[in-house]
Amino acid sequence: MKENLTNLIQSQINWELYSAYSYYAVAEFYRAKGLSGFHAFFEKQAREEIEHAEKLSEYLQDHDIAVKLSDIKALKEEFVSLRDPLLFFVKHEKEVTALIHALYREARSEDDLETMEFLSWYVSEQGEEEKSATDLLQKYDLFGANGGLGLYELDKELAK
Ligand code: OFO
Repeated sequence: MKENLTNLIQSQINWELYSAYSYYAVAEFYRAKGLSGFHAFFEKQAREEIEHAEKLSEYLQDHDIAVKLSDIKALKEEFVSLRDPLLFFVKHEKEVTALIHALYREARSEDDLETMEFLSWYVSEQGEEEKSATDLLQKYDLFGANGGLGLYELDKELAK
């Protein structure tokens, strides 16, 4: 694997861990608001992001490349309304999709077929996650934004 691609994968590991750390912050924001379903949803999301990082690390190690871990920054966003973290979720997933696509393009330009195949899982995963983020924001706007029973039911649904 060429150096450019290796460096991008190393940086993607940090991004995945940053995603986990950010979703953990979102989960805690909702827990403080008494929304245990939203909390559970984002905690699960955080765990998935750690799995994404682990999968990338394993791929590097399988190719005899040592994983270099760097600092994970804390989330800077200040959430005020219940909607703010959901907007962040959509925005962040779109950002990660762009990074994964850049990674895939780099593998293609290096004619690294194995890495392209490996990364194709991330390409579809990002498609699913963007949809899940957009759907959640839409559901919140339709049913949860006015609080009351709508929000209660949405929180209950997310707890599942
Ligand atoms: Fe790592 O899956 Fe989205 O960000």
